[in-house]
Amino acid sequence: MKITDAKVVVTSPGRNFVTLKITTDEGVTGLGDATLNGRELAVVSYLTDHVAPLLIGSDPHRIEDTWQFLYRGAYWRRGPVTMAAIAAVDVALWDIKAKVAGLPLYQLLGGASRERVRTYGHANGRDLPELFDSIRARLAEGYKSIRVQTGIPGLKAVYGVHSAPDAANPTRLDQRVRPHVEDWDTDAYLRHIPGVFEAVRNEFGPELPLLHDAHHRLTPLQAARLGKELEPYKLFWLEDCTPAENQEGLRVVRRHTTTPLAIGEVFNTVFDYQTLVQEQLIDYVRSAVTHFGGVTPLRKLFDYAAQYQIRSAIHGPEDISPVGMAAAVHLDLAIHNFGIQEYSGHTDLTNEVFRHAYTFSDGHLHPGEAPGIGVELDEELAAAHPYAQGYLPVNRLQDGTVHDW
Ligand code: GCO
Ligand code: MG
Repeated sequence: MKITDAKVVVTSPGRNFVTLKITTDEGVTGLGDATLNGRELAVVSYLTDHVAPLLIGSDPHRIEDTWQFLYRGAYWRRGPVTMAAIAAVDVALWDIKAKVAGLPLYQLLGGASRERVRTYGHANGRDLPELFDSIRARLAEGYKSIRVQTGIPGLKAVYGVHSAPDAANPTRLDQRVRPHVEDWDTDAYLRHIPGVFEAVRNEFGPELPLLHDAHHRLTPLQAARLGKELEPYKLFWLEDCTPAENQEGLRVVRRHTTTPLAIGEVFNTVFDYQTLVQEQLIDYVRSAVTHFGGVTPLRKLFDYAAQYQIRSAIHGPEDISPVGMAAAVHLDLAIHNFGIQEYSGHTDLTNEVFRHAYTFSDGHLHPGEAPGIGVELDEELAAAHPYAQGYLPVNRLQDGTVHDW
């Protein structure tokens, strides 16, 4: 079997998605997600200009060898653009292999280790009444674990909290030209958050698993303080408490709090995790299949993390396409040290462009039994929604200084 074509499809059914489609001489095709939110076209070029020509004529069954060839063969290693491109190839090849076998991908990864995959959903509100309504809405949708994000008094726009006029517009029009600017004040945040979790616990009781994303904004000492102050509310995890490029900084956080820590959505190789895993400074590894080079290396990371009782928590925001989400759910079902899967769902239009076999019910995902990863791309519909320039927001302190978003 030989690869005869590798083409990149960019579509924007509400937000941008980049998909690699690999075709073989036997007519079997495979899909891989290469979406890098806000920097999509860099990956498109990496794939079309530099990777696709190398794939033509090669054997799609040689997944490990192709991965090593693309990773080591480029000489320039790592980074989100490279690893998203390699991820798309890796997942497309797994899709092909599983289709040829006539099996859903999870069967090739060792078969199901559980019946279904538990997820968490996002709740947010500018104030407590709005937040409570949002938590109730997620519970009504079936979610059993909830990520809680809230507005901060005195700040206009904060990560994870939709400001009212934009709720129906995932890529704000003004973000298409220049990034939207949010504002930030760490002291105001640290003063406000513990009271929010106290109120949520009082309203929803002790059993509901609650998560919170600090989105890389704190210093190790600030994160240590927050973790400590949140201990009475028994969080499932505190996510991305520091930027964590300085892995050693997590020692400070860990020394001071028993709040579980989750890190890694912006990481793209095992080397970004080495100290965090070996010193057991975190509890969950958060990389996406799409940004970590695919199923092949993410499986290796999970097996490595398992030796330290660290669990998986694959990144699953709306900017991971249904192709990336499908690959994640197959992996979730198969590995032993599964923790939880983030799941935001997609718009109806996105689900039409990417028809998928995975299903969500009662707060859980299942990858379905279709051969491969179980996603079909409607190329005509995709073409009807072309790429639209868009940026992630940036963050500034109140004196104008750029801060981590
Ligand atoms: C999460 C993430 C996302 C990212 C987004 C950036 O926990 O899901 O923090 O919300 O901000 O994926 O593109
Ligand atoms: Mg996050």
